[in-house]
Amino acid sequence: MPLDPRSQTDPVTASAVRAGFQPRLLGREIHYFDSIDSTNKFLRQAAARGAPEGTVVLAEEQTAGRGRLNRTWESLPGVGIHLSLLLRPPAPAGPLYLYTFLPAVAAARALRAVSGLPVFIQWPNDVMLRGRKLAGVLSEARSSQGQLREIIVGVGMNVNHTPADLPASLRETATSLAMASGRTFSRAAVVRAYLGEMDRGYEALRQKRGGEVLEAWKRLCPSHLGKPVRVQGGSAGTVRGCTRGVDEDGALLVEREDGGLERIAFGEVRRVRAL
Ligand code: BT5
Repeated sequence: MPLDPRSQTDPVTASAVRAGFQPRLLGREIHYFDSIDSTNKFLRQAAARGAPEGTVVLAEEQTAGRGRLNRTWESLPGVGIHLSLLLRPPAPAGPLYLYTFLPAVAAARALRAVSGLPVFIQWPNDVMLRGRKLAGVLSEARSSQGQLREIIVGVGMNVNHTPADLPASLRETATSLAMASGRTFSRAAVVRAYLGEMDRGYEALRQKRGGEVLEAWKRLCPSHLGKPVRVQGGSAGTVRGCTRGVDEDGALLVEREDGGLERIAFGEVRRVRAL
């Protein structure tokens, strides 16, 4: 596919990201592709060949961008950000779920900082703007001999999409910074802000200050406590009730209408009122 002309005026190449950027750990090495199947897939293979911690992979377009559970991530050139980065946490790594909360916090903060828009998180790591999905995170961990060896953190962010850029199936559920504000934003600036946030948060995790990441997640995810929800997951397929926080593994606690407490380790919040 020829590249969208918007990728020329707002490039998200390695050199565009590096302009004015002082990488600490993350982003010292950046690989850029005009088109690739999936940045997570590429980085998993690079990690197996010994790529250093902090390696970042960016692609203008993904032809097989992946979500969780074999779902697809629509990865449009010229308007979106498709980024993966490699972490190699020291042992003991601490609670794994914080490594899935962290990129949502980093993405939400970066998108807020660049746009000033009210970006929130929906459990566990969907990034939402006015009830629609703005960004998604796919963290893939590899362990061996009971030790966490590496985590590939993939994020897809919708920045300059117009409604016409989205497939019909996503027009009611997805949004972009541009759709919500009528303005366009520098994708490289969003990437720099995200890498800076990830760096800070990852340092907190390595220094056993995971509580800071959890507190930031809670502030950005007000629907985790005391809000009516319908969640896909749990013992009965779909749970309706009121959120009662997250437990020590990051599972969502939902008090059902019959008073029972449901613990949802894997699932998806389908409906939250008043967000
Ligand atoms: C996610 O999955 O939200 C994780 C998305 C991660 C994408 C990044 S891009 C860089 C890296 N390389 C990859 O191959 N992947 C990562 P999930 O929670 O399963 O959500 C997927 C669902 O979101 C789909 O089934 C659609 O309903 C919806 N969706 C797909 N593309 C979207 C988009 N661009 N914007 C908003 N919603 C989208």
